[in-house]
Amino acid sequence: MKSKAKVSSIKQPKELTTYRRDGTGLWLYDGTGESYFYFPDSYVDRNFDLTAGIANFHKIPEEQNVGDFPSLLAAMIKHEQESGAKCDADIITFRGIMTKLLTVPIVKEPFSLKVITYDGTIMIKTDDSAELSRRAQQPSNDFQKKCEYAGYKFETLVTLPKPWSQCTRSQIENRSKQPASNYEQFISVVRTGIGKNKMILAGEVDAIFDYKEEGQNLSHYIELKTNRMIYNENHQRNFEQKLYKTWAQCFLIGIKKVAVGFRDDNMYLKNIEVYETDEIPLLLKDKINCMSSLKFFGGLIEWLNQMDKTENRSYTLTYDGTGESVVLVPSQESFEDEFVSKEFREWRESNDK
Ligand code: 0WD
Ligand code: CA
Repeated sequence: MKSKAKVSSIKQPKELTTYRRDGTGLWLYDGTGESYFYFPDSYVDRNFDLTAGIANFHKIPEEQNVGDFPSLLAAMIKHEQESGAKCDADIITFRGIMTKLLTVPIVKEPFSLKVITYDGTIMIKTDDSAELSRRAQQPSNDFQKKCEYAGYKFETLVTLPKPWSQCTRSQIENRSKQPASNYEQFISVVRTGIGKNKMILAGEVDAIFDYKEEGQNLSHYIELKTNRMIYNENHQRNFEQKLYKTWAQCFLIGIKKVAVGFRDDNMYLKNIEVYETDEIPLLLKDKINCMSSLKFFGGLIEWLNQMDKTENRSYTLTYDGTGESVVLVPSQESFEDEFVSKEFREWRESNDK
């Protein structure tokens, strides 16, 4: 089925709750775990090596690093218990899934997603086994390993576990030597919507750029990215694609800033540029039309939300990498157990009584 482009207005996203993964891979719901961006401009002159500590990269096994629905639903149970109200939404998913849908008109990468309707809500996740085999097939030479590490190392280098004033000098100075880890994740659960369609999206947040407030922190978050320095038009085009995807990723959950660490081919940090999410469509103007992607996305979500939610069913949602047709097909096999934990089922059943 093809979605018809329609103008759609996006609601102002609102943070419902946060949760996190700790350094051992455990999911915790204690309202902490955010990092703070701290990197004075003058530090770029220190020529930091983004491969420092690579031999001791604390890397989570790929099979443990997939979108974990039960932990998202556990965060929702906690939020519903604390607020005393059910979070209704038409769609619950990870922000990364919505980034894929929003960027279809430009990115043109195939995907295969699993979808269920459950208790009146549409839930969407990646097909983990397909995703893991895709990752396993990707070439991984030394250079690519360094690029991957440099991304996490950049996060370690520019963030602190507490506001700057509460950190010791050595905590700040030793960041350049510490090995990076991709175990820790801080996830914000956000309520948003496009047109009349209500969504709850869970997205990883890299850091707070200024200070934390009680309750709403969306306007304080910053997304961190690394990119090679730009020397030619090809580099420029690749960077524009990355900026476009980053715009989609941040826009969806209301993250207002993006810091890009530019590195040379030897993985030394050369410069940091901070962008406002809202200015990115203007920067890309004449090259990539962010607003037409948004119209496409509005139409797609409107169409998806027309599916019958009164019965619990399973589907696949696929895109073949060409055109703009996203296809929804009923599945014989039920995916419900991949999404819905026993805990969430019992919580919903106890509420429906
Ligand atoms: O398809 C997805 N959205 C996936 C989500 C694929 C694999 C994992 N996850 C997990 C994330 O680890 C997190 O626990 O789901 C949760 C929420 O993720 P999200 O915010 O929806 O994910 P996304 O917006 O796609 O990416 C955010 C970050 C990435 O940072 P960058 O700066 O590259 O955007 O999540 C990590 C990564 O740090 N991440 C991945 N790490 C390794 N392999 C992957 C991946 N395929 N996808 C996301
Ligand atoms: Ca990031």
